[in-house]
Amino acid sequence: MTNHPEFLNHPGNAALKAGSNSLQGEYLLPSTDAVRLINSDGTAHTGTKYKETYALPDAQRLLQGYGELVMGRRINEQAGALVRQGRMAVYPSSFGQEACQVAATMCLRGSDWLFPTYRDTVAVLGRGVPPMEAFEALRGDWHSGFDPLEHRTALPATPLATQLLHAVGVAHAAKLRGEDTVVLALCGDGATSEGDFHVALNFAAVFHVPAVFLVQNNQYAISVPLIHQSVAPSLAHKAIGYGMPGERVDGNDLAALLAVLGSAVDRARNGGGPALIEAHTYRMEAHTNADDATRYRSAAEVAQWAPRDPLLRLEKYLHDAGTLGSADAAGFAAAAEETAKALRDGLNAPTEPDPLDMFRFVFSEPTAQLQEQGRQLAAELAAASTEGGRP
Ligand SMILES: Cc1ncc(C[n+]2csc(CCOP(=O)(O)OP(=O)(O)O)c2C)c(N)n1
Ligand SMILES: [Mg+2]
Repeated sequence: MTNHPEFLNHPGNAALKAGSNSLQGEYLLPSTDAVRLINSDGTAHTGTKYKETYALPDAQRLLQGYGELVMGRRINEQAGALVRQGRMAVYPSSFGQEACQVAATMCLRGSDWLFPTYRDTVAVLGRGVPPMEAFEALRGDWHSGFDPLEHRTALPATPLATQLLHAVGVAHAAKLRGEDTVVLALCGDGATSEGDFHVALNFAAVFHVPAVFLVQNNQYAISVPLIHQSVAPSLAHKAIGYGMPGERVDGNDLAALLAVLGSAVDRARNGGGPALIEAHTYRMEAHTNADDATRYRSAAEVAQWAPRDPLLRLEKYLHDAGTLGSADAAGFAAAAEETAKALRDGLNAPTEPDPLDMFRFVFSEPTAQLQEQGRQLAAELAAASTEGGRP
């Protein structure tokens, strides 16, 4: 089974110690199929046996989740329009991946931590970050717009997988302090090829930290399809190599995501250690506005994913169950429209960035060189303004 004498003493291997017959560590393996609770046509999913029972969340939780999906979709649509109008530098859209974004925030408490990527703006808003603060960096400002400590939400990472290292560090610190904080770290399928992914997951398992890794497998890393990225049976299978449980879930089924992610978060909070969850989803839009996705994937492929849409599926399910009334739907749409308007108003408002901002808030104690450069720029700006123009 193992040559390591301490293997059974590690808290992560309690299941083996407890006499599980999974002597080769199969208990860490994901279910044979991605966990699904609601089918793409909005009917309840039955018949698949998962390694443990994932219960359908109750109607009120699903209704709340539906409202969040409506919000997420509207934010994606509005951001897409604003970037086309030149109001933002870049927008990596999560259109089609909103269920992952919503589940990530619905499964966390305010005292937990979220570590997002550039694609996770909807999740950042779900943590309560005001819309304009969440969009500040995408607009091209010099700073990241919001205070990570206030919202227990790290600044979205653009260098792939680096946030996973930060996440396990925060999780380790929380454990050492005896807090019941859970850290949820997001990353993409492409990011799983990074060395930092390996380092973070190995650290998380060895130190048994309360971290949950949610991989949004949207099938592409810009133009690179998953098959050229990994030949593992699934990305969730990678978990067994680290000694943590892995699970696959339909990433367009909010109900399944809430159940699977919720159970991993609960387990981590109760001292059960880290987990790796792979959500199968699809990036319906281009990588960013700077990308032309038609160069590497067919319209037919994209069309196949359209009927699996996370929002339409839950809408149909809740409607048929009599849970979603027209008043609820109107309320959710109005709230989403309010946020979209705040974004339009904020991003359309003229801005006059102060060049001296470059030297502010970078260090709590600025270096002598930066102070000198700041003074020099201030003098040049003052001289230019007295000459009636900017430098
Ligand atoms: C360390 C590093 N290498 C390369 C890049 C360039 N890059 C930006 S996004 C991206 C693709 C990432 O794909 P994935 O992890 O699947 O996330 P997705 O964009 O699909 O959400 C790459 C290679 C980067 N940002 N960081
Ligand atoms: Mg991807």
